[in-house]
Amino acid sequence: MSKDSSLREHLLSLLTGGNAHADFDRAVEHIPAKLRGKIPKGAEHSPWELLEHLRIAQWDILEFSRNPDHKSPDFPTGYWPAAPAPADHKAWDDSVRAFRKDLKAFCDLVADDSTDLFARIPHGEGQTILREALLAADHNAYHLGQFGARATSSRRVEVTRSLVPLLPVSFTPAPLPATMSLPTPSPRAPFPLPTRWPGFPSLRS
Ligand code: NI
Repeated sequence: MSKDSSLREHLLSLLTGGNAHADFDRAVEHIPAKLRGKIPKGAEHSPWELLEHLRIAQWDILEFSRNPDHKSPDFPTGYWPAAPAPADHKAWDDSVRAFRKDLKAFCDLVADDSTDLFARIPHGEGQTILREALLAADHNAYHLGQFGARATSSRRVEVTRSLVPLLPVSFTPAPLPATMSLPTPSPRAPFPLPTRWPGFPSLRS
C-alpha cells in the first residue's frame, strides 16, 4: 500500500471509526427526547446544543475545504443553536441526518485519490485538506466525549430503572462489613472547557 493510501485510511479511521462513530450513534439514539433540551447539572450545554455545535462546525470545515465561496458563520455565536432545546423531533432528526451526511461527504473527499491532501487550499491561508480533516476529527472527538459520556450515563440510569422491578421481592443488599464504608460521592466536576474554542477561525492559520 502506498504511503498516500495508508494516510487516507488513517484519516478515514479517525473520522468514522472507533469511539467517535460509536459515541455519536449512542448519543443520538439513547438520549431520551425529553432530555434533549435540558442542561445537566454541572454541564455547560444541553445535548441539542452539542449536537448542533457538532453539525455546524463540521459543516463549516467541510465547506471551507471544498467551496471557495463558503462564508463561515459569526464566531462564536453562529456555531451554536439559538435555544437549548430543539423545536421538535424533526429538528433533532434533521440535525442528526445532516451531521451524518456531511461526515460521509468529508470521508468521500478524503478517500478520493484526486484530492491532494497536502496541497494548500487555494482560497485558504495555508491550510490543507489533511489539516482540515484532522481538525474535524479532533473537534468531533472532543465534543462527542462530552456527548457520549452523557448518553451513556443516562442510558445506564434507564437500564438500572428497568431492571429494578425484575429483582426478587426478597432481595436486600448485603450489609457492608463494619470496617467498610461507601465512598463519599463527590459533586460531578464540570467539563473542562478550553479558554479558547479549539477551532475556528483562529486555528486556521
Ligand atoms: Ni467546539
